[in-house]
Order: sequence, then structure tokens, then C-alpha cells
Amino acid sequence: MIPPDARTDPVSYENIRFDLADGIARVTLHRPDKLNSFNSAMHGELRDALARTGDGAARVLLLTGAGRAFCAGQDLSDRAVAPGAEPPDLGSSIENFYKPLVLALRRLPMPVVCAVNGVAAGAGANLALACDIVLAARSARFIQAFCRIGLVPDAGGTYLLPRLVGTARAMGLALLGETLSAEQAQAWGMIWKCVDDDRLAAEAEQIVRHFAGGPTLGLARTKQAIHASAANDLAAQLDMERDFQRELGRSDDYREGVAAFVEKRVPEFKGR
Ligand code: T3D
Repeated sequence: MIPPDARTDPVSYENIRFDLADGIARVTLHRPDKLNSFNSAMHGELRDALARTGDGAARVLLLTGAGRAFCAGQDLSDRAVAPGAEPPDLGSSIENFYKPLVLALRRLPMPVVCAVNGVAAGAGANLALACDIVLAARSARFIQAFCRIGLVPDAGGTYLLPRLVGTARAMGLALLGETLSAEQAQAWGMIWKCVDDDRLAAEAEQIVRHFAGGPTLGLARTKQAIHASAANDLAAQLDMERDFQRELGRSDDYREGVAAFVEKRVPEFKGR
């Protein structure tokens, strides 16, 4: 395992920026001219960066976008089809790109923090919602743009939205494709917090630094249990809590947390 305080060799990508230092992995979607919309190259780079993030050195991931957008979903200039030409197989795009992306974020054994710096549309909106803690700039907006082009919400939208905001609001967002402000998204419980634009980076930084010094294994199990609750009944969930607590009760961080409490000092968690 790579020591958690190490900086990994810098990797340069064309469509994203990636950095891993002091336990914090940072990914910035970086196609600002296209509002950071996804092409297959960006998918490939993001997949690689997430694999590096899960490699042992990171204790938190921060995801954000460059420029005035977070992400405008699929790059539609990749999708224009001449009349009569063979249409693209969007099912294979979901299978090969969006489904693995959402599952990779969900399965990362650490908190994933998303700082939505601007518009988040289509799969870009649902990418944000698949993260564990979502902060948004007050000027950011969320658009389930799929209905505007005859598609179904993907990247987990039909799963995430009703669970986050309830069926009525999920239906309204998905069928009408109206723009939802960051403030309304917070009021509806769709995101953790909406903050003033000039505070977004600082607030996100505060959260990721907090997580970088946190009990990562316990946080990872907490994330896992809360996400699993969407499919489990109460008994299954209680079983999961039992199993996780058994595992965590043997962890270094639990021992350190209790010792620090008793000794009235700040704990020094190692993440295991
Ligand atoms: O295909 C598959 O693989 C299946 C999976 C699909 C997943 C999806 O995400 S489908 C949904 C795709 N996304 C959208 O439908 C959103 C399209 N974009 C917009 O509706 C608007 O751009 C926004 C509401 C996001 C922002 O509007 P606004 O007025 O702030 O900016 P703009 O002027 O529309 O866009 C600025 C530029 O970005 C513009 O380029 P230009 O004219 O300056 O050269 C625009 O074309 C480009 N852009 C924005 N979104 C996309 C895009 N280019 C390609 N693809 C985009 N998705």
C-alpha cells in the first residue's frame, strides 16, 4: 500500500486534471469550451484516475469542473447523425462508460465530495448526485436535460432522483427538464449544501481536509451502509450494521478514537 501522506507520481491527462497528495485525490473535469461534457477520451481518463484514487493513498476524492460549468453530460457533437445514417448504440455507451463510472464512485472506499461549480446537465447532473457529499455554488443549476432530446435520465438518474427528492419531484424534474437552482436543490434535500460562489472552493477544501484526517474505513462502511439501505429491508440493514461494527471494533481508528476521547485529546486517525 502507498503511504497515505505520499504524493503519487503526477499523471497528466488531456480532458481532466488529477492530483493526489496528502490523502486527497482531486479530479477536475477539464473541457471548459464544451462545458466539460463527456467524450470517450474523458471517460477513459476519469476511469483511470478513479482507479488510482482507489489504490490506497487517497482518503477522500474531490470532484469539480473547470470554467463556468460542472458538466453538461454527454458531448452531443459526438452524437449528431445524418438522416439515414446508422444511429449510435447509446446502450453500449451506458454499459461501457456511464454505468461503470457511477458504480466506481459508489464503490470507492472513501467519501466522494462533489463541488458543483456551475451548470450540471444530463449525465453531468446525475454524476454529481452519485457523489456522497454535494456542495453547489449558489449560481449552479441542475437540469435533467434528457427529455429535451428524447432520452431517459441515465447515469443513475432514475434511481437517485426519487430517492433524494421523492417521486413527485423526480417526475417533474425528469419529465419537464426544468432548471433547478442550487438553492432549491438544497431546500429539496437533493444536495448537502448551497454556498456563495466565492466560498465554494474554500468550503470544499475544508470538508476534504477533514475527511483526509478521518477514520476512512469507518467512513467507507458508513457510505456503503447508507447506499445499501435503498435496497435493503430493516433486518438486512441491521445485519449489515452488525457486521460493519464488528469489523470496525477491531480497527486501529476505533481504538484511537476511544483513547483520544478518554484522554481528552484530538484523535489521530490512520484510516484503517
Ligand atoms: O449519448 C450517450 O452516450 C447516452 C448518454 C447520454 C447522457 C447525457 O448526458 S444526454 C444529455 C446531454 N446534455 C444535454 O442535453 C445538455 C446540453 N447543453 C445544454 O442544454 C446547455 O448547454 C446548458 C443548459 C448545459 C448550458 O446552457 P448555456 O446557455 O449556459 O450554454 P450554451 O451556450 O448552451 O453552451 C456553451 C457551449 O457549450 C456551446 O458551444 P459554442 O456554441 O460556444 O461553441 C455549446 O454547444 C457547448 N455545449 C454545451 N453542452 C454541450 C455542448 N457541446 C456538446 N455537448 C454538450 N452536452
